[in-house]
Amino acid sequence: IEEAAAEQVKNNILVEDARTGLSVDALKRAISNNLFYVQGKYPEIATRNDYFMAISYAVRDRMLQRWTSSVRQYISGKNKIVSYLSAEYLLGPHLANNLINLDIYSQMEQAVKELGFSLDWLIDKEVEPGLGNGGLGRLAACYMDSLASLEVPAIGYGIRYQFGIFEQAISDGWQVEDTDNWLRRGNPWEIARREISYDVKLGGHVQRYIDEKGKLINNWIPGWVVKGVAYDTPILGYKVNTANTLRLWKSEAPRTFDFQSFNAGEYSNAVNQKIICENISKVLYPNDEQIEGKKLRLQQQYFFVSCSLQDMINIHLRSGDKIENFYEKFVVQLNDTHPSIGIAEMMRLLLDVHRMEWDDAWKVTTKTFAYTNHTLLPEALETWDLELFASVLPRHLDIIYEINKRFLVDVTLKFFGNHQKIDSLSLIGEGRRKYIKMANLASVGSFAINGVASLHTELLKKTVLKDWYEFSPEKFSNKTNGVTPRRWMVLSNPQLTKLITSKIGDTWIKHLEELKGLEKYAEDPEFQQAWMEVKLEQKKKLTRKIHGTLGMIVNPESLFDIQVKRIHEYKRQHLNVLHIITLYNRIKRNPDIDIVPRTFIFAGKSAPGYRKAKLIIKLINAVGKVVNNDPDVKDRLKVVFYPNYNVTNAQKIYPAADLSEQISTAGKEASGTGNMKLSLNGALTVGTLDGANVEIRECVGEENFFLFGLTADEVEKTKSEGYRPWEYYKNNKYLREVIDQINDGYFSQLDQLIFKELTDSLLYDDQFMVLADYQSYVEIQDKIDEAFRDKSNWARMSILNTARMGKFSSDRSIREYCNEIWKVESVPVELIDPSKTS
Ligand code: KOT
Repeated sequence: IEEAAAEQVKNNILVEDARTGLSVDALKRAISNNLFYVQGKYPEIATRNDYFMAISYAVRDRMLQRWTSSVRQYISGKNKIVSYLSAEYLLGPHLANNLINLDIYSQMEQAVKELGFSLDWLIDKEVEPGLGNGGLGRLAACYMDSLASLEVPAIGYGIRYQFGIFEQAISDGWQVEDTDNWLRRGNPWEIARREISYDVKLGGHVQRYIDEKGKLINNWIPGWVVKGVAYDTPILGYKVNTANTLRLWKSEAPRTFDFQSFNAGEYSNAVNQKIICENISKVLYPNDEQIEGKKLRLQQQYFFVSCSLQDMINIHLRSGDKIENFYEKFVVQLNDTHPSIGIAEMMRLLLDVHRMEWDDAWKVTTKTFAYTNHTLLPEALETWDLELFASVLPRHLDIIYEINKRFLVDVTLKFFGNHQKIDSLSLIGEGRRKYIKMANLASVGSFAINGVASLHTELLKKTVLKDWYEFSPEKFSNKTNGVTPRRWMVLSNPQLTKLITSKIGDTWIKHLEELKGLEKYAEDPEFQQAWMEVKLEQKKKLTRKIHGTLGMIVNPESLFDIQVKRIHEYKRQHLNVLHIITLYNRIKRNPDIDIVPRTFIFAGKSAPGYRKAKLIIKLINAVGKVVNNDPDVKDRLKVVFYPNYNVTNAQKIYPAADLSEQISTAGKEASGTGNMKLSLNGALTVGTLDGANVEIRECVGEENFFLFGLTADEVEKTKSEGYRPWEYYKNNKYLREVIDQINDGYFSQLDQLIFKELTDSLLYDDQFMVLADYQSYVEIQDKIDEAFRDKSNWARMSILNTARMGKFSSDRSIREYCNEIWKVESVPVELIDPSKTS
C-alpha cells in the first residue's frame, strides 16, 4: 500500500482522492460516495446490488488512468495493434479479476469488511457476461488477459449480445433453457461510446456503371442500414499499467431511419424497423461446433466485422498515415471462420470506399489477416448457401467471385489438370445448391493459418486443409492453446496459490514455467500433506455448494471425478456414464465389495436443438437418481449434475477435482482448455491421445497421466476396416449388461423408449467409438482406484501435475502469436496525469 501511494505521489495524483486512492479509507469513501452521489442511496436502503455497483465503480475509477493512458499511447504511437476478431467472449465475472490485476484485493476486502459486508458475498452477486458458448469464447477471454498482462497493444472486437448463453436448469432430469438477461441490473464495467458508431449496409443490390474517368464503379444500394454503437470494457493486465479495450458492438436503428414512414404516421412500421435493427445483436447462437446457416447469424457476423474494420481504418487514418500502410498499424486475428467475411469486407472498403486498385487492396488484405482454426468436425465447418448470402451481401458475393477467379488461376498453374484439387480449393462449393466455403475464404485471405494443439495442427494439414497445406505450406503453424493463471489459479484457488507462493515466491503468476520449482517438494511428506489439505478444503467448499444448489450430500473424502464441458457426443459424457453403471453393477453383484468411493460431477450445456446431447443429460440424471438412492450403494457412488455450467461455476469446480475426464474420441477435440485448468489445479487426467492431452501428458510425464483408448490413427483405421460396434456389445458381457439395463428401462422406471435413440446410435453407428473404447476405459479407471488408495503417491502425482503445467499459460501462447505471427512487441504504458492533459 505504501509503495502504491509513493507511486501515486510520483505521478502527481492526490493519494487520497476518492477516485484514485488505494488505501482502505479512500476505498471506503469511494464506495459511500458512489452509493450516495451516483445511486442516490444511503446504507439503510441500499441493496446488495447497490453495493456491488458501488464497489465496481470504485474499482473501475481506479482502472481509468491506465485505460486512457493505454489508448492514448496506442493511437498516437507508431506501434502495431493486435485486433482480435471474435464472435464470442466468455469473460466471466470482472470484479475479483480486476481487484487481483490492480493488486488491491486485500485493501478492498478490508474496506468492505469495515462497511459491514463480506467481499465474497458481493463478488458472488456479479452476473457474468456469458457472451460465448465454450472453449472458443473462453480462449478469446484468456488471450485478452495475456495480451494486457504482456503489455501488448490490443483491441478485442465482438458483439454486445443483449442475451448471452442461455441459463440452464434441470427439470425432471432434462435441460430446460431460460434467457440470460445479464444486463438487467446494469453493467458497471462498460462505457457506451455513443459517438463511436458506424453504419452497416445490408441486402439490396449492386449498381454498376462507368464513371467519367472510365473506371468501373460498383455502387451497393442497400436494402437497409443498421448502426453499430461501441461499448467498451477495459481489460487490465496483471500488475501493469496496460489496460486494453474490448469493444463490443450493439446494433441500433440509424437516427434517420425510416423517418419517412414515421412522418407519414406509420408508427408501427417505424417501430418494427427499430426492432429489426436491434435484433442483430440481440442473442448469441447457442450452438457449439454445430453451425446453423441462418440469415440472422450471417448478419451478426457481418455487422460486427464491418463495424470493427471501419473502426480500425478510422483509427489508422486519424494517426495521419496512409491507407496503403494499414497492415503496419493493425494485424487482425480471425477466431475461427465466424469473422472471415472480414476478408471480403476489407476488400470492399479498400476498393469501393478508399478507391484502391484490386492488386493493392489484395496486398493490404493478405498482409492483415491471420486465421485460427478450432475444429475438424465437418458439421462445424461454416458454409453459406449462395442465394442466402447474396440476399444479405450482394457486393461481397461479387468480390468473393473475383478473389476466387484470380486464385483459381494460380491453383491451375500449380496443380494443372487436377480437378479434385481445384474443386476443393475453390471458395464456392457446388452440390445441389451452390455455397460459399468460409474456411477457404479465411485461408486464401490470410498470411497465417494455425491450429490450436500440435495434434490438431497435424490433422488439419492432413485432412480439412490438406490441399491448402500443399498449396501454401509456409502459412501453417501450430499455436497450442493456453489458459490464464490469474483467473484459473490466483482468483479461483487462492489457498493453493498461497501454498505455492510460500515455497517458490510469486513470480510464477507471470512466468508459469517457474512452477517447476515445486517438483523438489513432490516427495516431501509435509508438503504433500499441506497440498492434500488444500485440496480437501476445496472439495469441502464444493460439497457445500452442491448441497446448497441441489440439496445433495456428497462425501468430500471420496474421489472427485469431474467432467465439465459442453455436452457433445464427441466429448463422450456417455462413456463416463457407462463406467458409472459398470461400478454400480459390481456393487449390486457384491454389496460388500471394497471399492474406492467416488463422486462423479458433471456440468455442461447442450445446444437447445441437439437431441442426443439433451438425452445424454437426461441419462446422467436418470442414472444418478438410481445410483444415489440405492441403499446397497451406501453412498459410495454419487452422481451429480451441477446445473448451468459457466465461468463462475467453473471457478468453483476446478479446484476441487481429483480426476479430470478428458475422454473425447481421439482426433475430435481440437485442443481442450478445461484439461489445462484442471491439471494446473492438481487434478490427474484420465484421457485419450487427443488435442492438448497429448502435450499435457508429455509435460507431466506418462506415469502421471492415465491414458486409454484408440489413437486418432487407430480410430481412422478401425473405421476404414468397417467398424461394427455391435461386436463389442456382443463380446463384452459387462458392456452388454450396461447397455441392456439402459434399454430395458432400469434407469427410467421401465420406460424402454426414452433412451433408445442413444443406445441405437451406440449399437448400430457409434461414430465416436464409445463401445470400442469402453474396455480400455474401465481398465484404466480400475488403475486409478488403486492409485487413489495410495494417498502419498497420489499427492506426489498431483503436485507434479501442477509443477509441470507451465507450458499451458496463455502468456506462452500469446508470446508465440506475437513473435511468429503478429510481429508485435510489448509497449509498456506510461501513465498520464489526467489533471495535466488538456
Ligand atoms: C464452434 C463453431 C464453429 C467452429 C468451431 C467452434 C468451436 C471450437 N467452438 N469451440 N471450439 C473449441 O475451441 C477451443 C479453443 O481453441 C478448443 O480448445 C476446443 O477443443 C474446441 O472444441
